[in-house]
Amino acid sequence: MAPLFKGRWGKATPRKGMALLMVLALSLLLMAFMAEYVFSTGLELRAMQTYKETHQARNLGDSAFRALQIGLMADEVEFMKGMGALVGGFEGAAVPFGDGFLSGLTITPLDPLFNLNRLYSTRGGSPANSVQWNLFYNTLKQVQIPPDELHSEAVPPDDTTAAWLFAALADFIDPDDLDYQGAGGGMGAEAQAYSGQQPQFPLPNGRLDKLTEIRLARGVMESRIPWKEWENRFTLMERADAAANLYPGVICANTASREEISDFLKARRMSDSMLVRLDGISQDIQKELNLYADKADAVADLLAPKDGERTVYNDAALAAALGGLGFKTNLVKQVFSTANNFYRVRLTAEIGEVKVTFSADIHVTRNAERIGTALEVLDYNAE
Ligand SMILES: [Ca+2]
Repeated sequence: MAPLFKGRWGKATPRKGMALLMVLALSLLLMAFMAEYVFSTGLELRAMQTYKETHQARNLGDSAFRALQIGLMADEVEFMKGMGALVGGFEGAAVPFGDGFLSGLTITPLDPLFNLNRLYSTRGGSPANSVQWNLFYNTLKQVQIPPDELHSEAVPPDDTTAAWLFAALADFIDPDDLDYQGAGGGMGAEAQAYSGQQPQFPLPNGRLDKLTEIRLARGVMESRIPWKEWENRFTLMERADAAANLYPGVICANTASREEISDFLKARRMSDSMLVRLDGISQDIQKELNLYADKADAVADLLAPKDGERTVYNDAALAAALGGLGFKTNLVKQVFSTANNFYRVRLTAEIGEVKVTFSADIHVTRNAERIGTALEVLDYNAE
């Protein structure tokens, strides 16, 4: 057998063979180190690139956000139409913007939603308590809980779940420490109901700042109601001019879709058994709201006809148009507005592999021509 290695000192020896193996092993080790080095340097370059892209995506999102703010201060109807056309034009795909793309662009008016902070000053057994339970119940019944391994099809929350959720939320927000007793009959949940909970947290017992706080309230996450449903139906803010209305929330006659108008009106129907518990004035308003629920589709047809252009209403023209359908013109403001004041804005800025999601609530004060006169950004987040 030929020697594996022939050194200048002569024939290969077993000792030299060992040395060769060691050199080989060492070079393999070195190669591994080199590979590791090259790999980690590559990672570093990638991290730098990502850092740069994150910075660019944040700038992109900030500019898009500022553009939306300018748009929201303009004529609302035109702006919402333009946004609908823009997002619709890309059929759900990301919209090219600057050096990147915008996706998940949504502007949701919050004015029609149920302001949960109203529960702060509601006393169990009062007429206000009855109407809030009624609206809460009707609102939850429009929710579909998706199927899972135990449930074969999507269903709305059952009556017990609705009642217990309402009672838990009432106690979570009301300032006292007394278990809820009132409409719906659900069992309340003050601090002692959370005593075994880990991690422990103090019950707010006050108006909430962020809707996500209700995730801690008993039953909210356990109910399997998708979080999106909570976000799309409840808020913590309310227009100043609608705060004294019987129900939280007013819907915009000029921007809401047919379906949104119809669902909104139907959720305001009160059962006769609830009605008898109201005082005289509340009953009159409630009877009018029940009439809106009865004629929900006719009203939706009037304001958002299937075919043809929508009329843009001011307050007087809206009252006259609804008067034509048999509604009391002085109670139109219990139900409708002609422009929105609160919005939730979401967008994702994408550059390369990096995505930054922006969200904020925006408060726009508008004049009689529906043009913004002041804008306030609340709860701005980018992550
Ligand atoms: Ca409480």
